[in-house]
Amino acid sequence: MTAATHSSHDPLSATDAGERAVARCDALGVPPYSEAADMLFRPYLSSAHRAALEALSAWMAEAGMTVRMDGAANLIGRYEGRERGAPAMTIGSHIDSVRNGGRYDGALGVMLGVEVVQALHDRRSRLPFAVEVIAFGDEEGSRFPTSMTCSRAVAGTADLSVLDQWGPDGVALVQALADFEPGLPPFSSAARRPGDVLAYLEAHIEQGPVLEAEGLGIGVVTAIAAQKRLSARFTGMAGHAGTTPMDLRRDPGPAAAEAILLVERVCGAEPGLVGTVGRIAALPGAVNVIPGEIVFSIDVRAPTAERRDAAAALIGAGVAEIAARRGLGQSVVVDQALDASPCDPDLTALLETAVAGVGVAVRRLPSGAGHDAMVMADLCPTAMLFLRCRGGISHNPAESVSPADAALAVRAMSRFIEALAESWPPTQTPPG
Ligand code: HGY
Ligand code: MN
Ligand code: MN
Repeated sequence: MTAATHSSHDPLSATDAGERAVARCDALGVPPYSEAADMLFRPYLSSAHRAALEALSAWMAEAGMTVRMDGAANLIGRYEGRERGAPAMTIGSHIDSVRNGGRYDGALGVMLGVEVVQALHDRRSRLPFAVEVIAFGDEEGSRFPTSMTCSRAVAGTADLSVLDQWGPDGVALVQALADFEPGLPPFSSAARRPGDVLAYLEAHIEQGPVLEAEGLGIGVVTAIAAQKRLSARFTGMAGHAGTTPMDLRRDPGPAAAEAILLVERVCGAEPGLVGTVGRIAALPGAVNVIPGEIVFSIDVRAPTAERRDAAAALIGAGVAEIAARRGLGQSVVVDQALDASPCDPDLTALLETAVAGVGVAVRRLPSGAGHDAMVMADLCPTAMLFLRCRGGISHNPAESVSPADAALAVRAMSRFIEALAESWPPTQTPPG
């Protein structure tokens, strides 16, 4: 039974847009829409991803949209404007999750987009442009090394070498796409012509504590922080844990411990800078073997690319110094770098008016989390709306958002879209 059939007797049948959007995220929070039964894990091109798109297709169709899958396995619902084939205002977010993730990171932005179109459909309202809702298949990078693969495909900025990346199961992305949907058009065909997409709006939980602390249900994003993903490695000599004296070892383990403290020290030195070692492995990974290698990830973020790069350089130099002092090999490779992305000022002004229009004091705030909006900014002007989440918790099953805040967001997004329609076509050049 797919989640879509729940709509006959679950909260999914709620008539309130906020309640239904949250209920749909909840419905997708368990198998078959998660690869695991004990946590939410919905990686790109998994069977859980497939099942989620099936349910989402039905919900998009219910909202009067035609539905298609592009060459990167993004699901795109389209609600025509007054003239068929008109350029589209896009609303989207990602449908994949981190391992042991929350139900609302990404998915809520997609469901809110569906609700905005549902409201237009219910009113039989047509706008001077089409409205498209996009569920990006990969934003988290929880299966393949790089992230935001799918919004890059749409923005036309994806390096096609991503297709040769292997996931932990040894399956290359290009193969995973063919397995996911035989007959899918080429990955590169997902790229949209700049004139086809007018603007991009993303609603997302804040994943931070500000809105909750200030008693606000929604807020307006000003910019998205710059980020860098690094893969680091210390190489020593594997050996017997019982027979090798401590002073004769070349053990990379303690070196990694020093490096993790180095990341904390460098990134704790200035406000706005953050650094995380989220994944670490001792190889070969046996209890009674001194590891030959330690591999670990480093995620560095800062308000600007310059401060991000300065921190990453300090960390790289520190890793080299630790390795030299301990007689180890080392490497630090940049897997991915994303520059800071300011939201479009004209769209953001419209969004602020819409937020005030639903009776919420306008709170502007930056995003430390990365979002597909920072990639879509290469294609069109972007704006982002944040929703309060309990305790600012995210990337954690305790992630929580209220149906009331979700309903507020739908109302603000709808006002934003209507205001854009009223100002369309722009007398001056399109926003951004
Ligand atoms: O890592 C991030 O900021 C986002 O959750 N992908
Ligand atoms: Mn996330
Ligand atoms: Mn997200």
